[in-house]
This record gives sequence, structure tokens and C-alpha cells, in this order.
Amino acid sequence: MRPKLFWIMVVCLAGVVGTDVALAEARAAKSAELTGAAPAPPAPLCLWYRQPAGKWEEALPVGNGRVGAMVYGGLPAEHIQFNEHTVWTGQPHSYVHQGAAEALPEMRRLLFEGRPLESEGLQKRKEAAQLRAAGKTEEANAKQKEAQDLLKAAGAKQKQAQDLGMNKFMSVPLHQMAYQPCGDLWIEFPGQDKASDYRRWLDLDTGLATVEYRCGDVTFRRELFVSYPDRALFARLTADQPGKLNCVVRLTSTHKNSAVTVQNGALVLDGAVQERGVRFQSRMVAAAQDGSVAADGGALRITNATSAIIRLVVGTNFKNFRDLSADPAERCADNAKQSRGKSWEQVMAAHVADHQALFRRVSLDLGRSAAASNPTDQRLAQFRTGNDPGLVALVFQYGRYLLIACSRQGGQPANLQGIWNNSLQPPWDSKYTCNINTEMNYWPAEPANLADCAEPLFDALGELMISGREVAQVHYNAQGWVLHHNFDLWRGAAPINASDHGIWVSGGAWLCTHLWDHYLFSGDKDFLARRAYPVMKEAALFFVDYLVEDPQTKWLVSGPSNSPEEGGLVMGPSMDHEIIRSLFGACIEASKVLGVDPDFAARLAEMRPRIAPNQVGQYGQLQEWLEDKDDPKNTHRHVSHLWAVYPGWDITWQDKKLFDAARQSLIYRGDAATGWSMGWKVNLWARFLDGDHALLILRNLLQPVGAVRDQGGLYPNLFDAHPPFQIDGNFGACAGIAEMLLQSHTGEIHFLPALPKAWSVGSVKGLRARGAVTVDMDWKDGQLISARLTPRNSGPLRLRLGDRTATWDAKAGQTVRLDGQLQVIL
Ligand code: FUC
Repeated sequence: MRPKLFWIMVVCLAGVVGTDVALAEARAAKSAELTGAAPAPPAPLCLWYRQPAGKWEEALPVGNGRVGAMVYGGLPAEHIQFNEHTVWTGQPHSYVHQGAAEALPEMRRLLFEGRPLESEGLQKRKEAAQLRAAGKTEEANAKQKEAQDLLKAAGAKQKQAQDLGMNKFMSVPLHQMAYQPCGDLWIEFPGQDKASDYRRWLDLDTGLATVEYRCGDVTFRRELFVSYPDRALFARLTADQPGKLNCVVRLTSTHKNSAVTVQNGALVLDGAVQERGVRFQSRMVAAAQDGSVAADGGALRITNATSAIIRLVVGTNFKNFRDLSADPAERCADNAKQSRGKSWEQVMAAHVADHQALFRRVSLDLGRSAAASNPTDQRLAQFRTGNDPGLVALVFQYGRYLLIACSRQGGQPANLQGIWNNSLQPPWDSKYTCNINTEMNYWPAEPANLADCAEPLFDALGELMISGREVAQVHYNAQGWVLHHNFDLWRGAAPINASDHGIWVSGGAWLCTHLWDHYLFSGDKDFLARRAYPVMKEAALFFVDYLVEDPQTKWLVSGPSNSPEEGGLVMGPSMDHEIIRSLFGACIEASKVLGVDPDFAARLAEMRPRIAPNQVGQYGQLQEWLEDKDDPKNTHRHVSHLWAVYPGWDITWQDKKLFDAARQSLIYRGDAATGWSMGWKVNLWARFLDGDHALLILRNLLQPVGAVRDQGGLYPNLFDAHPPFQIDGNFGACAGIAEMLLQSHTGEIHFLPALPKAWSVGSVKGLRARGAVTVDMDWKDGQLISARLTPRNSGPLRLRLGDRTATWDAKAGQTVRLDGQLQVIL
């Protein structure tokens, strides 16, 4: 549709839609009287409930990486809220701040000048404490005053640097854009005010959401999925008696610039997020068996049918982050063409096959108790006090399910809410925060055997390299590319929000370690050569120009930057150095593997040992900053300096001194945390080879939101809560469970490195290890019974089980079985 015509239509119809929303919402709010207690559904791996969703966080998520939907299962009205991955505020935009680079030397000068003041101040503060302990109160007070003056002077320099950053260095505009909802599909069932044996469930194994209940003597069923191969949302409504299905289907949108029309028997929703921004169309058709489908006002009425099939497609004008010239109507037509003439059975079979090709790669059994047949909300409420190891396995598989549903090739990467969002102003704009959150979303991809789902992230990195080059040049006068702590659909890469946490340079470098890890897990040299290395190399190139010598220590340091999101703008936060060191190391290795760029690799190898090292501080902690100023009482949710332990491996158990210091730091940070922070801590305790502690954190994570103050938890639909809902915690937990069972970051495949006592019996199939190996294991009494390894490539591999080690000469594609002593068996 031509934009002008579209706007005329929007103006004419906006009022009608407004009424529709109010009407439909009022109907949905009415809930039917339910009786009876339905048994568990016939799906062993499912989330299920005996009542419809009252809130969005109770609805069940489905998706195909482009369209995401939340199914409420309501009665007498179904509500399906849906999203499309490219419906965002804003439009193509460069966020650079022209002239920013001029502020850089001054910010550095101020921060460097503050360093000796801070060091001296910290020293004097220590001396004051000693004097006080020795009873020399007057001297202690004097020393304390000197300390305070010095620290104040250092603080003033930091403030000046931050102010300069705010004025001269930040993104234009200061904030990035937000992910948006798209529309709502309502199905009203007149007269269904009383029902019995109601149940609804989400089958993780098929990706199918089902609602089932009886009204009088008729059993009604709704089945719904979003198909990746057929690019549409499909729903089938059935009555088990002929002609008993009667309903009214509507489409609405919370965007005020939207309108619904009936065109050739289809319901068509046209909308625009803003002028010159993203425009979208959603087109819904229904076909009934028996009975009839007819347009009725702005709705479709299905009368006296036995079953009906609904297909909904969505399209937008988004072509790529620099181009909004597509036609939403054409996109819809194209998507609809994919399933034209196909039966429900055909589209469903294609969907299930596509889903299971990914989902069934991994199975996990941690034991089953009677609790497993209870409704999911009940299982969650009873988890801490009961015995339900199956819920841990369900949460693990749910993480895998969610990644499949929200991140597929050709789509946008999983954002802070995956692909699900019902708010025009979502928390943190539901964008891509990459000082932990976006990375955590992809932690399970490799170990939990869903590397295909990381494709959107890898594509986004290719685009961020383009936008990030401009930022490197304009803000730092540097080669290569840089990404700060957030990006959006438009690939904004400049520092946003505030200089005290927005000026953080390691977002791109951290994400590059995902590219390297993909190579390590797959052994795919072609991927390394074509997609990974070019992006990694340019990310490293930025740091070649950017790193600066610290006048005090002569180390190469990062800065101005921060340790996310605390301590303000500083020189030399440890996390940056850990990431940069790892990126340089990966580039050096990649250049060897690919036989390219020896001079560049030599340059990195020369710089790498000069980067500020990891340091152990006065409390036995791993220092978060260059100065020994960590507060052991600090329980901040970010554990950034522990990046070196997980997801990095700059520090491993092979380096006892630093490993112990890192562990001590985690103990100081404590066990309580927000959702994603708990997800991180599960992985960290797994890397610290402490399965019981990892499980303790998991138990905190697997509790209803609000059960413990100031902590995350899970909503009834098992979405993780920061709070509010943020999907990273789901993925962090999923990756953490895999990390407890198998590790491979030290050059060895390490079986059951952090198995908690409570998981004494179990089995897992299909986990992946670096070295491109698929691993199955089963264990009993906490001991490995057998393992099956299937390598993609040939070559020697090192194995570890506790203190026992072995070497295995892998032959590509040939599976071997090992016993509990790591001996090959038949
Ligand atoms: C980071 C975190 C917050 C939140 C936000 C989306 O800024 O510090 O806790 O998760 O991302």
C-alpha cells in the first residue's frame, strides 16, 4: 500500500479500532466459571495449567524467530498477543557524535591524573584504620582526613571526565530505540461461560500450544503454533461434535496508528509505529469445516462449524538496518504463499519436523518424582521444599525451546525479552544490552546443541561491524569497530544513556568471543575464515589503536571505560582487559589456523602480555579495578571481573592463585541476585567445580517471583524475572545446567565437572564440547557409568573425569563408548 493512502486510512479507522480493543479486552477480562480438575496432558515435556492466563507472564510463548506470540488460553475469549521481530521505534540512523574524539585525550588525562590521588587516598585510608586499631585516634582522624581529601580530589577528576563525556562523547540521540508489540488476535466464544476439565499446555517437544475444555457435552480444543518453514501462525479450533463451533475472530493493535479492514475475506491490520518509521501489516484468514466463515463488521464470524483453521502472517517495510523500503503487504502475500493450498496436517507436520530437528538433539533426565505430573505453577511453588528434579530438566529444555522460538536464521537476534513483548514502552526498551544480557541469551547455543540459532547474532555482528567502524573512527580516531553497552534494530553502537556506564568499549569484543567459540565447538574452518575472523580481526584492530599505556604501571590499559555498571568512568577495569586479552588470543590462534595475517598476529602477540594482568587484592579477591579498592561487602548484581572464569577462560582451575581469588570474589558477592545475575552465578559455580553451590543458586532461581525479596525468580510461565521479565535468566540457567554436566574450555573434555549430590542418577544426550564433539553420558551414585562421544573431526582429544585423564584419537564421525574409567568399550 502507498504510504499516503495508508495514512488516510489510519485516520479514518483509528476510532473504530480503539472501540474494538476496549470491547475485546472487556470480553477477555470476563472469565468463565471452571469446574473439575483435568489430568496432566499427554505430553511428558510440557508446561501446563488448569486455568487460563490472567496476566501476560502466565501466557505461553510460541514463535518462529520472526513472529512471536503469547497464548492466554482464555475463556470465553482467547487472546493471542503477537510480535514481529522488526517492529521497533525509530528509523535508520547513525548515532555517532561528530567531534567526539576531541574529548578523548582530555577524559583520559583527567582519569589518569585521578589515579595516583586515588591510590594514595586508599593507602592513607588503610593507614588510618591501622592507627585507629592501635588506639591512636587523633592520628587516625588526621590520616582519615588526608585520605578523604585525596579521594575527593580523585572523585572530582572522575566527575569532570564524566561531565565531559556527557557533553561531547555520547550517542546522538542519547537513547536508542525500543522493540514494540505488533497486534492482538482475539477469538470470542459466545455462550462459553461455564466449562469443565479445563487445561492448557505448551508441548516443548512439538512447539504446540493447546487449550482443551468441555462445555456441556462438547469438548473444545485449540491448537496453535508458529511455523518457521511456513512463515505463519496457525491455529486450529475444533469441537468434538459436528457444527458446535461458533466464534468471532478479531484483530487489534495497541499502536494508535493502526487500522483493521476486511479485504477479500481476510482480516487485515495495517499499522505504523511512527511517521517515516516501521510500517507493518498482519493478514488473517480462516477456513471452516462445515458451517460458515463470514465478515461481520471488522471481524470474522465462524458459525456452526466443526473445526476451523486460522492463518496469520505478518510483514513490515524493514529490509535491513539502513533500509525501510519493503512493502508490508507484499511481504504478507509472500509469507502467505508459502502455505497456500496446504492442509493443517501438512503445515503441522512440517513445523514439528523443523522444530524437532533442533529440539530433539538433546535430552536430559535428572530423575522423575510424583511432582512431575502436577501443573507447572504448582511445581514451581513447591520446588524449594519438595523433590522435583524433573523441573530442573524442564527449565533446561525450556531454555532450549525459547531459543528455537525466538532466534532463527534470517531473523533478528533474541532481545531482552527474546521476541515477546506486549508493551509500547518495554523495560530497557527490550533492546540488546551487551554488557551481559545479549551474550547470556546465546550462552546455551553451542553447549546445548543449538548453534544454528546463533545465526541471527552472527549476522548482527556483521552489521555492527559496519556501524561500529564509524563509531571507532568518530569517537576514538581508531581503526576497526567498537560496540558499547547496547545496540538496537538500527545497530546503534555509540555510548548511550550516561557516560558513567555507557562509555564501555567491550561489547563488540565480548560478542566476538561467540564467533570464536562457534569455531571451537564446530571445527568449521570455513565459518572461521568467512564470517568469524574478519569481524574478530577488526574488533582487535580497534584495541590496537585504543589501548593506552598507564603512566603509573606502564601496562596497556583500557579507558575511559567502566566495570559494568558500577564505579563510574575509570581507566583499566579488569573485565575489559580479560576480554581484550581473550580476543587477541583468539585472533592469534585464528591467524595460525587460517594461515593469514602473520604480521598482525605478531603485533597482537607483542601487545598481549603488556595488557594489565589479573590481580589479587587485599581481601584475597580478584580485583575488579586497577586499584585494590574492591569492597568485600559489595553485592552488586554484575560480577564483571569474573568474566575471566565464565564465560571466558582467562582464569581456570589450572591457575590456582587467580582461581581462588575469583572464587573468593564470588563468595563476597553472595548468592542473592536478580534473574540474570543468578544465571551467571550458576555458570560460575559450575566453573568453580562446585555442583552443590551451583544447585543452591538454581534453587533460588527456580522459585516464584516475589517469594524472596530483592531477588529474581520465575513467573508462572517460567519466564525469568530480573524482575521484570527478562529472558537472559532463562538462557543463563539453561547454559549453567549444561556447564554443570560438561565443560571443555581448558583443552579437555571434562565429564560431570560439577555434578551436585542431589543429581546422583541421570543421563544426558547430545551436549556439545569444544573440539567439535557430541557427548552422551549416564551416571549413577554420582559416578559416570558410560559416555558416548561422536566427533565431527579427526585428531587427538584430551578427556578428564575428576583427576583421571586420558587421550583419545578421534576419527571423524566415528562414535566411541567409554566406561566410567574413560576406557573405550564396545
Ligand atoms: C543491564 C543490567 C540491568 C538490566 C539491563 C537490561 O544494564 O545492569 O540489571 O538487566 O541491563
